[in-house]
Amino acid sequence: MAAKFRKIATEEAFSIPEVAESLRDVARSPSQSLDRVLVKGIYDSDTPGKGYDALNFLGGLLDVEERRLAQMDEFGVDMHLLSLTAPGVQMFDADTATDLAALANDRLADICARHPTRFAGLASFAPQSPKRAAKEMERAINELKLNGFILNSHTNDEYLDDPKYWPVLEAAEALGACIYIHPRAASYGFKGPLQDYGLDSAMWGYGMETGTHAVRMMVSGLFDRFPKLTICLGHMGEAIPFWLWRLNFMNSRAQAGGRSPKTELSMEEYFLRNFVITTSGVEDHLALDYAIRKLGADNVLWAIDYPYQPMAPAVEFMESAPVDDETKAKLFHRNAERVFRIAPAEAVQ
Ligand code: VNL
Ligand code: MN
Repeated sequence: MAAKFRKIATEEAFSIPEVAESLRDVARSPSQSLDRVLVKGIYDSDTPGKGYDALNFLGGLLDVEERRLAQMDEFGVDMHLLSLTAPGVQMFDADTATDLAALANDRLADICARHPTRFAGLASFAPQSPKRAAKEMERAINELKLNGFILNSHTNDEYLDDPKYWPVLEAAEALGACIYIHPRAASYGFKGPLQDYGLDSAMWGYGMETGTHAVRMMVSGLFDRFPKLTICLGHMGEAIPFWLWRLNFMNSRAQAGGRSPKTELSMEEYFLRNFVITTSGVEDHLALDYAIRKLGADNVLWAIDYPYQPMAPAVEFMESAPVDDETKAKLFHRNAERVFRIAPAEAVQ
């Protein structure tokens, strides 16, 4: 049976050996970061064959053109929008991070050029050095023809509402390219109760961290300065769609009381204007229905979260979603084509 919908998965992780090696050094450093649990487990396992190591995420991250492509064929996935996996380059010093982001972007552009209908890519940048980051962002879009940007939440415990990052936001807005804010483990001050029971992870901490990042951006008023900036959130919007009513109500109270800055729009209006979300790692039709009704079918994109989520159930989740064909086409590919400027299938085949 011919596939009915082109399928573009939008939060698909990869790595390169040089970044994996530097993350192994982070794992061996005395870093107190909550990210060390994952970084150690994947890049420098103490318990081979157990935990993260048993899942062979590293193998899945480093392989793009062989096993992954074969699996994409098997399950009818047309395209992965690739991004350098969390924490990206954000745990390195500024010079190392800047160099490794450029190297990862070059490799990513090579992969996309070899398989223009199978891979597109989100470029990395090093927020540790915002001016150099802005230059790399321009190169990534204008020269490497990549499709947008990936950022793994905080950098040294700081968030994008900090004015030091304006050059990065200015570049993204001017280039008309979306920034995908992907999770990493919670920042230092946020980590207390997340240290037990595995809560540091994608189970809970990633969503708290990344949702908080996006809310900081909204309440800070930064979208009045960058009204055309588009931010993408994974994991069905990191719970924000469900919180919008309360966020709106309590933010207007905080504004009236002088605890939040005055803004031109309400929090809900910013979320509808400046954000899109993906379904990565939330394969729940009820949550999907809520997201579509709350945000509109133009603002929800399909994602797998490979290799952290298996491919087949993510395909099945969207194939079997109780939505009409028009909506399904938007979720599976049209929204991704628009937001990440991916050529429609007819244009490249
Ligand atoms: C996990 C899931 C990790 C999704 C990820 O990035 C991710 C995890 C490091 O289950 O550990 O994108
Ligand atoms: Mn992910």
